[in-house]
Amino acid sequence: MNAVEPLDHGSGTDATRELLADARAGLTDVPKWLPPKWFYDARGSELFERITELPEYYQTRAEYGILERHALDIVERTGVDTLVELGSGSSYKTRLLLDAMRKHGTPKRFVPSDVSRSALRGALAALSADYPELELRGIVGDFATTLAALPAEGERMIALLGGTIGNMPVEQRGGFLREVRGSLARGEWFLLGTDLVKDPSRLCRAYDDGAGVTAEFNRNVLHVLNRELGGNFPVEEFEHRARYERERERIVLTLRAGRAMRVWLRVPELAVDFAPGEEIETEMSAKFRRAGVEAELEAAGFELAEWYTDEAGDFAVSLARA
Ligand code: AVJ
Repeated sequence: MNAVEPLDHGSGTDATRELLADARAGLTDVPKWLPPKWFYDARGSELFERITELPEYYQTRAEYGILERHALDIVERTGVDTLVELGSGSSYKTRLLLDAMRKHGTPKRFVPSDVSRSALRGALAALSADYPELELRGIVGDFATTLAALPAEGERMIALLGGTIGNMPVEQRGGFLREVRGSLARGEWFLLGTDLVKDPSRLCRAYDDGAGVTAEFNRNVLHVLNRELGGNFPVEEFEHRARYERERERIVLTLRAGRAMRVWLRVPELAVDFAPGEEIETEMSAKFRRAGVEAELEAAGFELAEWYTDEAGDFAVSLARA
């Protein structure tokens, strides 16, 4: 048997075992699904960075603009000197908060965390060069791992930017927000980025770009399964699809099998049958409204202190107080 390459997140074997459990659960379910965190090996993280620069993908630019305009206000109101970022990726936008912390006082520590070891390594190298005074500690792992390993010191804020909370099914969001709240003391801070409900055709274009980068990103999860679990998915025979569900106000990404096929995963032995046109749901990306965000934050024990949006009203950053 070939050695299974350690996956580029978590400690190799744990991550592989978890991927295996997820693949077994998701690919034997109806409809089939896979959790989005497995997009982000080194290649997937790079593809996501390219998505953030696409003309159709307005989110990153909108959130960057919001932070450009309001980072100093956020830092002045909160007085934070310790920032923990969940799903930090390149930490590019977060620099605006660190710069504001510099202007206001001194940033003491920054704890970026991401499931992608390679993305985190790149971010840490760049940050340590540009913020030599900062105590930097990266955490490779998912949200739960990170919340269990928060720094105890400092005036703390947890940030979850980019709209990533939209990946969580609505039934899981309440529990997640309560966990975030539970890991903070009363009076500490949470900064949350959310993509907002808008014209469905714009939303669909943002997830099905003309250059096909999102399609490659979506299919990347099949490359990860092939490599890590000895799979034989014919990756190019899966079509990338993005649809907007109006009632649930969310984008759903799927991979659609072009023909009937049986795919094997060698580790564990698992045969997966596809009917022609059958889809795997690979990502949900919920879109939000102010009233909903406020209600979810309050239900978790937060108070919405400020709601920042861009001029077009495409994206929001919520400042919440525990
Ligand atoms: C990183 C989860 C915020 O949902 O918009 C982008 C991921 N997927 N294009 C999103 C993504 C396809 C992105 N998040």
